[in-house]
Amino acid sequence: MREILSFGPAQRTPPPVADCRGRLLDFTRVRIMGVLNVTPDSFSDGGKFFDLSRALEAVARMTEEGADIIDIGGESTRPGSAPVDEAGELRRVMPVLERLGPSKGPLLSIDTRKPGVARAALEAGVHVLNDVGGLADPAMREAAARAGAPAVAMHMRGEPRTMQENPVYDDVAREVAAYLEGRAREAEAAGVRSVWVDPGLGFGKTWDHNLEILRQLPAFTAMRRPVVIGVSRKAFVGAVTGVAHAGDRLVGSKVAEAFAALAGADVIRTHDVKAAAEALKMAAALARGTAEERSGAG
Ligand code: HH2
Repeated sequence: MREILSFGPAQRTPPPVADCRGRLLDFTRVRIMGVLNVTPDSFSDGGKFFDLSRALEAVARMTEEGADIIDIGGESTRPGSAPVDEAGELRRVMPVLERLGPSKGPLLSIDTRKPGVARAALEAGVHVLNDVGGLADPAMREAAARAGAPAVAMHMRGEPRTMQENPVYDDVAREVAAYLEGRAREAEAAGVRSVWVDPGLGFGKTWDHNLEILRQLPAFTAMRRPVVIGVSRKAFVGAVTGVAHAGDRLVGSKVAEAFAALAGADVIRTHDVKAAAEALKMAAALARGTAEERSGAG
């Protein structure tokens, strides 16, 4: 499926295989990260998976639908959201992690900005650290390095409470890519062996900034690190398609996910795994010009 890159602007050698604490993840095809928000207030599914049995059901469903990674988060970072303290976040995510145990199915990632939560989740066997704080906190880099876990450095300007108040950039893709390069180098110097970069769509960016970043994705793939993209149900998708309710933004989200894959994204973070898997298969077939996947192409 990596032939996808021979189509569109991104042409590069595939990034290396990531060692996710003993489990290998190759990027010969675009990987799907399914979102599990164990929160009462996430922007599109707040409250839905707050209950343990419903959270576990959602993990089973996303596994069946083809998720390669399940991203578990206990703090909403939607624009304007209120922070939760460490104990509260741990109370949300740890029961799910404890029940999942060492996963033989999809890899698990923890979506947190707190070193205490990162450490506890990694201790419980999570494979990947997803930090919307961009690994700017040295304790986050240390937590990933110590556990031998890959870490996602996501760009966010400001804080969720205020980040959408008039964000300004001269050249958004260049500035965000330069920021992520700095964070990635710092993390690598601290011993994180695999840093994945994410421009953080919706985090301190206008709708046009988000679209510009997607059009300029080669600025990120050029960093030769796995690139993570989360467009799923975000406000800019609703702005373009005229769909106000976040849970109804499926079609716009899938078109944007397919576009990101064609432009060279390695991991698509999404709420709707089944539809994403179909969209990515279709994008790959269009890129290679044949319906059948070739051997070894994933
Ligand atoms: N987006 C959200 C949360 N975490 N992590 C990465 N790496 N990339 C993203 O784009 C990203 C992320 C926001 O989405 P969601 O988790 O559904 O909402 P909330 O923050 O309200 O829980």
